[in-house]
Amino acid sequence: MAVSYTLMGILNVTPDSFSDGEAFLEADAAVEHGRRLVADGADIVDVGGESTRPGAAPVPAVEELARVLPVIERLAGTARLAIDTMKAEVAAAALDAGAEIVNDVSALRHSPEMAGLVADRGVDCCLMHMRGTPQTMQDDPRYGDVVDDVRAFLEERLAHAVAAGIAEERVWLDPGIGFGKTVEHNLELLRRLDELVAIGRPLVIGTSRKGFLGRLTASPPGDRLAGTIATNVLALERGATVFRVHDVAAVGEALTVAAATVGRAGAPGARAAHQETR
Ligand code: PMM
Repeated sequence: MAVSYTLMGILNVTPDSFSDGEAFLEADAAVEHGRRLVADGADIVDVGGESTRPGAAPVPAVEELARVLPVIERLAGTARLAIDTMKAEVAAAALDAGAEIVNDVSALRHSPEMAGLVADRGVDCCLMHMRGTPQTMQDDPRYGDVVDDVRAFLEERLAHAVAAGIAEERVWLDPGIGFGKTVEHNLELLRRLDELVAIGRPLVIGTSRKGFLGRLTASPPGDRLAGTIATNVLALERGATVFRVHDVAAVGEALTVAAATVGRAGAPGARAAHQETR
């Protein structure tokens, strides 16, 4: 049987995201792109209104809400929607508007109310590792052992979430590729992903079009699909189950083949990869 996986399509409604900024700032264009992600096979559409690119300026909640809410309202019902935010106020309104998953790149550290909100609403949440903040994360990142440090962080955040009343089975974990990491840190995390899978929660992986791929292949953000596919296939083979990507159709096709080849049971709740009989 093919391994199961979940495809999370990226919908950034921001003027400054590193790879697709500006293009989807208009609500109409964002909704159309979201529908395209679903048609291409996204199980989840991850809607974000604040860029987390290195050095990006924080966005006030009112502005973030103005960007994401009209898009979430109109996409509700087409796929499971995640809200990519660090702000409890934004997450609460997004959940009211139809989102079902909270993707918090601060792992419940930015907003004191976020853990209680996720617990009260009983929704799934993704907790990601980031060193510092988007403003500071790329200032000379150093670790003892990057995989050990990220694992300890994710275990501590999982314990924090459970202590705050979030059901353990609601928590997904993410090593935060590119968030306060050098090229070598990112590669080491991918190489030893099984050590993070061993924590026992679904692992989310986000390499799509990121800078370390550009550094390795000397390619601009719009031209990193091959590296994106390579890293997602390797991550699947090492046990990741949720893949956050821009190019849903192409990565989905690659993962379908990889999943059939790897051929073992996947995480509960993830969908089965497409199966062909010939
Ligand atoms: N990367 C970005 C934004 N949000 N969320 C999770 N869980 N994991 C990631 O790796 C992640 C994220 C930055 O990339 P983008 O600007 O393409 O959205």
